[in-house]
Amino acid sequence: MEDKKEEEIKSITQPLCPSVPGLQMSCIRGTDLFGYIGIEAVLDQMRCKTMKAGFEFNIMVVGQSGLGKSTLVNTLFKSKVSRKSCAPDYEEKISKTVKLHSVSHLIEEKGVKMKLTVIDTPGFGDQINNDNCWEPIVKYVNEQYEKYLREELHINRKRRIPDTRVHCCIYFIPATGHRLRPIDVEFMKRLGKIVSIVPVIAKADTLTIEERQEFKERIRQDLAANGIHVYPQREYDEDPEERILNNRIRENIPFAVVGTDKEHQVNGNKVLGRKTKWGIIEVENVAHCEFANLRDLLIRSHLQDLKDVTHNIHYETYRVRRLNESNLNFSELGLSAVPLENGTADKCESDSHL
Ligand SMILES: Nc1nc2c(ncn2[C@@H]2O[C@H](COP(=O)(O)OP(=O)(O)OP(=O)(O)O)[C@@H](O)[C@H]2O)c(=O)[nH]1
Ligand SMILES: [Mg+2]
Repeated sequence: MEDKKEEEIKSITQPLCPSVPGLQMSCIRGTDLFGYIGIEAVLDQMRCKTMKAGFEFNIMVVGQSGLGKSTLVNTLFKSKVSRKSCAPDYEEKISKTVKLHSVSHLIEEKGVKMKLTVIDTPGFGDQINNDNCWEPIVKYVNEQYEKYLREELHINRKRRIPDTRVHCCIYFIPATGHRLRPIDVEFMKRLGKIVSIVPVIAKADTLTIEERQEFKERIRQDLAANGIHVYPQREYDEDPEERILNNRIRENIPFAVVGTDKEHQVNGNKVLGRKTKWGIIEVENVAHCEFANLRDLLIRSHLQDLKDVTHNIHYETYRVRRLNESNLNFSELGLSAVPLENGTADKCESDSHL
């Protein structure tokens, strides 16, 4: 009898996603499934769709000039995240960044595609007057929200809106070993309200282990004293499990990073590192610096959460403010308020609920 039931189940399964070998979907036909509804298959459906669509993930690097932002962008692309897909045309010699620009790489792992874009920005601190040096960055972040909003409000919306919104902003703090400087406080205060910031101690190889720990502690105190919100924010922890994981990250923030675009031989292996007179600092070795922790946070453990926080918190705040400002004045948003043709959009909406 049991065997017969098993036979029946087998005979009503069919491939769900040809690109995912072994993935099956059970068809619901009357009582064939003995009360089994098959809700769990929704996970496979989502996985399949996401694999086909791929991910877009956008990171921005911000901070004073010469702190190693462009070098870290190269480190990220040359490190394990994308060694295979490292673009050969990315400039070999890193020079001073003079304008905001983005570099994208298509990364594929086990059939999952991701377009990783890093937005490199010119550093501040070179000008005599550094007042409002955060303005171009704030403007860029808001412009991406505006672009997305306009696409969303279009009558003929794209099925997938291209996402250029900044999902994470890595803020570089100079390794002074003292406290946060007023300019960094001001900068991060403004940025933290519109984007998820992950602060890092730049050029951490210039600090000893003890100096790093003490500096980190002082920075955490300064962040809290100045009401600067950095990622991951306590109030968005979704459950106790996530809280435990995020507490560990919060205790470790800001990551003390070292960047490089050079590879060296260590014990017969090629490693990304900085060669000094007294040895090689291996950037992916967690005993040497916390670059790997930063990369894991961004890509391995919190990528989806960063995207969710961007969409549900930062973009939502922008959207509400913008729509209130314009008081739903579509012409101001550059959109025409033409009525829906034959109710097409309505139909699509209701179809999707079927
Ligand atoms: N010691 C040390 N030097 C670094 C590190 N990262 C980068 N550098 C060096 O610092 C210098 C400046 O690096 P960049 O990556 O151009 O710095 P940047 O922040 O992009 O500078 P701007 O484009 O002017 O804003 C270069 O000589 C790098 O080799 C690091 O982690 N440690
Ligand atoms: Mg640069």
